Amino acid sequence: MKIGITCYPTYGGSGVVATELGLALASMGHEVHFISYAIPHRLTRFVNNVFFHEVETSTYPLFEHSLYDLSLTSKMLEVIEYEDLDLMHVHYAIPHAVSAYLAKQVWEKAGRKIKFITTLHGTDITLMGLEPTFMPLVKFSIEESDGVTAVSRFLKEKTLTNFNVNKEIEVIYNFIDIEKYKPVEEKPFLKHIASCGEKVLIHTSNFRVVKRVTDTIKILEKVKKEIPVKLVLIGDGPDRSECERLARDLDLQKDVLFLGKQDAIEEILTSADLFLMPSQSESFGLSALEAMACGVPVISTSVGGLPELVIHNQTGYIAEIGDIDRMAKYTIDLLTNEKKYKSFAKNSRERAVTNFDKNLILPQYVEYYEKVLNS
Ligand code: GMT
Repeated sequence: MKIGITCYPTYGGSGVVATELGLALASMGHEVHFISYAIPHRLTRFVNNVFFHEVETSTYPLFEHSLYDLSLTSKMLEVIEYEDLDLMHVHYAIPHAVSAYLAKQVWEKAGRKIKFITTLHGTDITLMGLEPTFMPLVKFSIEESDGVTAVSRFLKEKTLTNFNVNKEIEVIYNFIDIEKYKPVEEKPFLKHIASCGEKVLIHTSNFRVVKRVTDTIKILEKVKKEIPVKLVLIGDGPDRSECERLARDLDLQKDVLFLGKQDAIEEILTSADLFLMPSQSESFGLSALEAMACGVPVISTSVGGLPELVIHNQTGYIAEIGDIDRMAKYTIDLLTNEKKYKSFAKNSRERAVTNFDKNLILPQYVEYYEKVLNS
């Protein structure tokens, strides 16, 4: 198949899933054409069967704002035509599904056919898509997609109820490369972050408000009263300054390591003892899955699709949003009970391998592509 993939190229779950999917499809012999405004951040080297088409936004004195959605539509049309695509797969509804819809219409006017699949990832449904200005457009683009997938049962249900759409939505979970993300004995990173043998808590995200990253620092404050511990924060975004301020205010600046954006996250994850995900909204929780695959148990909130990933009292613990006391208590409980910790770490890895291995999920996408193309 020749597949066009559009995604956000930035440091975020939807872009990661789209890129890893494209790379995996290419390794199976499919031809994959990424169409976005920048090269996806995990697409760092030449890969056979993978092509990147950059969307350039028009600059003309009359345009005060960039016409990205239209430039994207035009680039999609160009790639559909010259690369003879069989299918477009867009990740995150706004504006990608709308651009794909428009490209499809233009292409049909020319007497040609192209189908497009939209994968819903999270805030396109739970936050941004609900804004009154976007809602009718998101609903429309979902209804007009030839196929729609959601990354959890939760997200599927939310889409059906929030947008009152009558559409078949296929649930295809996030996936993980279990060979790349795996527990290791050697932990060279550990001496740099916990030189006195402290336990290591970790969190990775785009530091948006929905991630509630400040909660991880509040948890650290409570846990530190009981056991020696460090907190590693990976990523960057709007809440980073607030987090740095809180760490200083609580006199924890030496105990919180802000590493910013990192590429080889798996190397750092394997040095951690626990992953914290105190999100206020999370459709699946790819970064928690990355930790679990490395044998790192997760303490998360109960929101969204997280209970479809984290099994309470087996692979970690689940608490209510903002319940810092409980999350701190769970952290102390797990880090002071070696037998329980070992079994949670083993369960976490097993759950990632058994349910979310790339080799299990990838055929679900391929089958879905075939179903949509043959419908
Ligand atoms: O929805 C977002 O905030 C953006 C999106 C992204 O691009 O980072 O993240 C979502 O997609 C991931 C991959 O499918 C999911 O694992 C994340 O749970 C989801 N984030 C949220 O729902 C907040």
